[in-house]
Amino acid sequence: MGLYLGLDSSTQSLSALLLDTESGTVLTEASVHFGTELPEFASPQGFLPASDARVCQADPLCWVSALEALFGKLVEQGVDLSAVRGLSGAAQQHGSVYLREPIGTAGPWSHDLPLASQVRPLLSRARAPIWLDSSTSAECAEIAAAVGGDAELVRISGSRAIERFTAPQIRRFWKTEPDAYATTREITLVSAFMASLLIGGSAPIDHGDGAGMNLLDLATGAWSPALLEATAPGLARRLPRVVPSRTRIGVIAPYFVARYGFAPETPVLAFTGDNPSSLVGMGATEPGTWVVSLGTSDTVFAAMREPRSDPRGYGHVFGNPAGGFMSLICFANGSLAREAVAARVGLSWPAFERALLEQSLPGNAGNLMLPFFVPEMTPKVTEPSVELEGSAAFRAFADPPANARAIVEAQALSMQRYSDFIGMPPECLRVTGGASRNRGILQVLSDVFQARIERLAAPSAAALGGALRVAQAVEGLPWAELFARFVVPEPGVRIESTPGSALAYAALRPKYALKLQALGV
Ligand code: ADP
Ligand code: XUL
Repeated sequence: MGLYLGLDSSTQSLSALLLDTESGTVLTEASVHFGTELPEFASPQGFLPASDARVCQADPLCWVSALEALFGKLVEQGVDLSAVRGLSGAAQQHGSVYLREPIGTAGPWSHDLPLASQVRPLLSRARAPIWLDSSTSAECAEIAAAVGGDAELVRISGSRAIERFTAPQIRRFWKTEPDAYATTREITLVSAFMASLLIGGSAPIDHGDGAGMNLLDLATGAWSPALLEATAPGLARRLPRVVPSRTRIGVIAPYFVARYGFAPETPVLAFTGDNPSSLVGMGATEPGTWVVSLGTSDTVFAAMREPRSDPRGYGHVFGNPAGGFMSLICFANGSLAREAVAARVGLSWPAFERALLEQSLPGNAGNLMLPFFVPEMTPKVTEPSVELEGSAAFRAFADPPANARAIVEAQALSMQRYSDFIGMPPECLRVTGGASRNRGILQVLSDVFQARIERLAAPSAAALGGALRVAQAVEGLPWAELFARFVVPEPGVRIESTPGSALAYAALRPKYALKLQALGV
């Protein structure tokens, strides 16, 4: 029994959640928002603004500084980090960090210098491409061609070549900056990078996040020689090893013991991707319950026993940290698109919620929007494409309730359409992420899917997943027991679909499909 710390390094913030298995409670949560609390990194939304909409990169030192700021906050809150018995976590998937030498090669972290100043000289590439990057279509085509086509890539890795996945990003780096590639001795994921900082050494990549690279052979759980070869020369020796998610990868570095009071030898469990971690944090490690995560991206995911691929080629198969596999489908136009509409029509989030619950109806009186404010991966839309069909006021963004409803309905219809490969439609969707606070959005999801919605009490499913994973590994508790205690539906938030909504969406669904067809997707 004891305290377990889970971290989540997401696109816009780094969060921590402290779990107590003795009292059965979440003791505290804290987070550092990159845009507002670390303005020196000039990344208001967690990444560096770029002139090309397809390019999206972040400064890895922002994540390093956030780690120190977060531990500082916890200590300030009076948390005794020496009582923590284990640590794990998650990070935004696919993003990659390029190092001149693996962390720890030149010796342990110096206790006297901030971590960021010690990491800076190790970076062979100052910027990390992240999951919002869609600039690698040429490299995707090259990798697919080299292995005999996308079908073969799907067979090996569970996904066709995908722009944001790590292999096409690595290939692009090798092609455009061959000298910097040559000086790179380790390429790692954001999750394993955060874990490396904590253990002061090179952390392995886990099966959950590793499967989002277009490099892992799902059947063997090892890097695929054919995919390594197709990506860039000498890649095998530049990747950390890949391990099952439940692997203990080391103990906390003495730096964190000296600076923040962790107990020496505190074990660290492999980090994973934020979505695999949320599968655990949402208690959805067995097939049947679907999760909808409404963060910067929107994702829909569910556990599956055998890898089952998406015939449309948008869905992915990742490792389930509790064993087996999970399916995932990701939409770039999640919160960023909802924010764009809210800003355009001048609605605060509470007003946006009222617009959906009180001032508009399912089906939106025929008003319909194509919701691609940024390039979209599902379906593949390479240029921002926002089209409005309906009343004149609606088309002019002068009907706030209808405009608010239109973006959310389009997103929910996309989620339903592109996640149909998961299998039977869900009876219940468990929701998480910043926008799951908005009951209006949840009601639309319930109405489109005709499913019950449950929101869980702990807001950060990915951080909770980290804490649960390490608690499970250290204490050997069954998952079911941990879920019964910590994955608790929020009382009073059980949303059922509105009578008549099935009919409204039966009419809207084919209209939306036609709009997509007209766009050529
Ligand atoms: P990530 O983990 O990807 O960084 P979060 O899950 O923290 O993102 O979600 C952050 C987003 O949640 C914000 O960008 C904001 O758009 C959205 N959000 C926060 N509160 C609300 C709300 N009440 N209604 C709708 N969206 C919200
Ligand atoms: C999943 C994906 C995103 C990131 C965001 O494939 O790209 O959900 O993990 O955090």
